[in-house]
Amino acid sequence: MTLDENWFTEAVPGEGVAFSLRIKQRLHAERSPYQRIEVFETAHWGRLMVIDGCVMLTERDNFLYHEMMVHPALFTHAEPRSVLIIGGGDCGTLQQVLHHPNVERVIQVEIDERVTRIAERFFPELTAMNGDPRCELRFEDGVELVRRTADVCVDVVIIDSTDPVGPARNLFGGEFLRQVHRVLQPGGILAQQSESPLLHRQSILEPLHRSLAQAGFSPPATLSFPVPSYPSGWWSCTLAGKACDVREFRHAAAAARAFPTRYYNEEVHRGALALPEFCRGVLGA
Ligand code: AG3
Repeated sequence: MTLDENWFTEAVPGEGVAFSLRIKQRLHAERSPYQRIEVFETAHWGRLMVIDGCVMLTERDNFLYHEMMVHPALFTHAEPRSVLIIGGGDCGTLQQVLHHPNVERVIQVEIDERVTRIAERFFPELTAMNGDPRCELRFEDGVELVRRTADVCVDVVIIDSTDPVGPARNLFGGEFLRQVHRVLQPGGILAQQSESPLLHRQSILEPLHRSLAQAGFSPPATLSFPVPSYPSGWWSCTLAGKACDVREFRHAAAAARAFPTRYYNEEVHRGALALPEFCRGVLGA
């Protein structure tokens, strides 16, 4: 990360590419026990949260990511009643989950409480539903929590992590995915943020698909969608089911959803399942 005059830049040196946002001012900076967290006021993208130099979200485009991390998974599950979110400290994912009326219980396990406290202060629109009695926030290591959890108890697990370096690295590992598979009910769904199809196909997506298969999941599907503020502007969520086909979903329920969305709809879901030509083979059919 470099702050050049009044621009914030996230560079991906190994790919020779960078993305910049014009900044009005820095509102906050701190080093938590886990990472460095910053908040900026941008000129045109609303507020920006940055962790360890990487864009986590902007007010302007986070709906793309949060809606696609949640609604495809919850409309793929036949009847999602219990949801576990790992990471997701800004609560943008949690908020989308709480829109689903059939969800009875959501537990969010974020390792870094400071991310949530900063979101409450600077991104109150993301944390507005945190008082919902269906949700419980825990601040601890999600890997440990899943390891300790008794067998088969949750319908949907959503992994809303940072890049697979630092504290998030274990969340992409085979051992953890086996534990996630163990705690899912039959018919359960895992949704994992899985980086850029263009930049990370070989380094992250292909190994993730192999690890999911080894962990016992049915064939996974990577759904892609735009996120302009993330590296390459193109991002993905990988769905994997415990004994269920994640290419099928509840079309009528998705079309008739009773809550507002700005990106997700039944046709977007269908379209996001389409696999680009260069991803065929290793990432699916
Ligand atoms: N989680 C995904 C962030 C990955 C972005 N990577 C990057 N900028 N290099 C974001 C958390 C939103 N709830």
